[in-house]
Amino acid sequence: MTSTRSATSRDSIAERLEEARHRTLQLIEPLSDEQLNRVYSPPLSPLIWDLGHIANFEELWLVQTVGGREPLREDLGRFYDAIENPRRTRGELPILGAGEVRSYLEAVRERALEVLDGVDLDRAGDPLLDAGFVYEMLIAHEHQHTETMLQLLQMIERYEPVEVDPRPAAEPVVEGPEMVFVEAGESEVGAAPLGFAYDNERPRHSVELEGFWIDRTPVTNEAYLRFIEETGADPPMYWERDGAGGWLRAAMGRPEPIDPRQPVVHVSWYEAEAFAGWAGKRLPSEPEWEVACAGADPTRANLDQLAFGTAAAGAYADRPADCGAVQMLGDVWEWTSSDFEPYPGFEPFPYPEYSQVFFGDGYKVLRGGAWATRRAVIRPSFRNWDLPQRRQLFAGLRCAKDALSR
Ligand code: AVJ
Ligand code: FE
Repeated sequence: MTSTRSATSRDSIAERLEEARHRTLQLIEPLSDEQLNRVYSPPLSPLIWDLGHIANFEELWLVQTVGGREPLREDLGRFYDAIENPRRTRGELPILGAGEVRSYLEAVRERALEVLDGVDLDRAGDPLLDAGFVYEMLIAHEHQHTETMLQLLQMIERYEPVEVDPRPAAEPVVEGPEMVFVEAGESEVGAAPLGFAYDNERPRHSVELEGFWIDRTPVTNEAYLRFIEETGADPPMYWERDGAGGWLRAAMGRPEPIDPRQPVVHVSWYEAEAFAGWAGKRLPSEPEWEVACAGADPTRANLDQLAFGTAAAGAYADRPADCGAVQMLGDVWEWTSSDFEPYPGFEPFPYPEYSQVFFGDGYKVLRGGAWATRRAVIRPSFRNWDLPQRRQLFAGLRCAKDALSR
């Protein structure tokens, strides 16, 4: 039996799959086949790998697993398996070329929609289909890969986006305390049992925290500049000398003056940690960050990619988190002091390679999403992780401080 509710969500799923694909294709539209195939920086995959991987992942879950159908090409799976092929090796794989990958994307999508048409989304007791889980996962997966693709697009000389959000960035509120206080107490963190979330966000559990201070805004370029000048630390990725003792930022090969008011971006965890120490502060722990984020509104945040840059620190101050911090969501990912570890009672679902294989390997947690993150990916419990030396993420920081150190 097909209920009205599942018919509605079927349409909404198809629409959102389509919308995700639209963005993926829009981002690569200005690029030549040569640019799609090129390895720009050894730790990043060529864009063509992401495209084939997006299609192959969709085929695996929405066509083979849900639909019980055979893959179009049995041999492709192993080349697009992210774990079997670490990023640095992806330039050498015998993967699909630019023309082939487009038809593979289309062919898989056509079959995925056929399967969706016949699937019983209310199939009781199947956790993969419950509340459309596997479809939500696929949409989120494509969204997440567009952010990875944007990391690479930063390296492409004179890349011209097809669509840019024409609205000006929200005006910053510069006045306000440097730090805001979060009271000691017991709080719940993680995703509630209902609704889509990744396995690593569950189970929701309580944490007991001391009171702490947290910066009202992300750390700015201005503050970071003082740090590198005083300590001789390296500048963030994409900064270069302007020839007159100052600095420029040259993402996408376009040198621009550095706006002192904007959040610093493209720093490693080591650099974030060093900055915090220099400022007489520390990075917030992951639970501290999530508790401080309570009440933040993902619809009033610089997310969803089309701003193609950050808004000044203090923007969206009309919708702060309950503690008074602004921009907890959007603009830049924020490094936390915490290692990426399972929550107590963690269960891998639906596959161990999303989260579990990364636990305990020195990955650091980032929170909050960046301008380059699709809005639908982000919620206060969303956990991102990467290696502490990585700088190509859209990552900055905000500092914290113990209650008693004030
Ligand atoms: C959550 C960003 C760390 O890119 O490795 C994409 C997301 N997982 N495909 C990654 C992901 C599988 C993941 N991060
Ligand atoms: Fe992936």
